[in-house]
Amino acid sequence: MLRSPLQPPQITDEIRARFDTRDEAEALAMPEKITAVATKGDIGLPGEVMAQFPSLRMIAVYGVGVDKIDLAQARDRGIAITTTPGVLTDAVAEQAIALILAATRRIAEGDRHVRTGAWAKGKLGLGYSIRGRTLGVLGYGRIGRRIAELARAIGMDILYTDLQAVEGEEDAFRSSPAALAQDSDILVIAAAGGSGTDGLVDQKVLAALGPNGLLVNVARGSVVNEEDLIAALNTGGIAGAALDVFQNEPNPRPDLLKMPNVVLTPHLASATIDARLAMGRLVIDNLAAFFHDRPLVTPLEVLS
Ligand code: 8YV
Repeated sequence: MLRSPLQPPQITDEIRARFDTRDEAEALAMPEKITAVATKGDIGLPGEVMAQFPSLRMIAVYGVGVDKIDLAQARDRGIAITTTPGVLTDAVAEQAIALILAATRRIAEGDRHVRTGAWAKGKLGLGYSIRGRTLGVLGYGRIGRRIAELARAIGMDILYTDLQAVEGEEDAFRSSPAALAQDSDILVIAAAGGSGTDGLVDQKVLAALGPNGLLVNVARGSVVNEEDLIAALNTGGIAGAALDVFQNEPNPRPDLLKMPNVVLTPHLASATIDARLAMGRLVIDNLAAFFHDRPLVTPLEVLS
């Protein structure tokens, strides 16, 4: 079962050509026949849907996020899960840097200032340089470290937090999101979604980031307490935000849409032709391995 078409179209075409593929409506009419599901990271396979397919043996995720998959049911039923690690790391890290620069250099505001004719009435205010400023990376996995690498290359200092310090980078480790925010000018979220990180960036963390602070999120909307974020933005508790993900996609909270100091993109972080072709290739290779009883190419460690 293909839960939704994958980009670019040739990926979906190849899946349909190589595998006996049904969309969700067709699959629900023949649930006992479905042994594999291909789905997107931001869609996943919730428990109530997974339970309708008694013969399901494998879930191929087009992406790295598994927060929308009932992992416990998959584990209990011995259903394998594959993801597409590594091939989207550059794309997501580039989006993070792009959002940082879009906010600090007021790119989106400037675009609106020109399009609305406001420029004729006066100049837009100043932005600021990120050279010498401190970027706090919340979630120091593949993507978090790539963001740090790119940010260092453009002159930023790096701090990070994660479950534990990385050998050789102990000095830059902060033991909590609040401690990290306290010492950072810009806080970027690159942590996995799921129950372990729900609402992790809350009022306390935002207060630590402070009135000149900028919050950037390229991970999952669930990691941020959006009520606290909106309150902090409304009261000047933080200076701005640049968000690619939201609690309610594709309909973010209306408050966020009105704020000039918030940059918004529609979950585009991995949306490059390079990344999506490679993600699609991995989905196809994992499905082929599954249907030919070969070892899966990128199985999710948690369950292996
Ligand atoms: C989506 C993502 O999979 O990797 C993830 O977890 O959220 C994204 O890469 C992608 O947007 C496909 O829709």
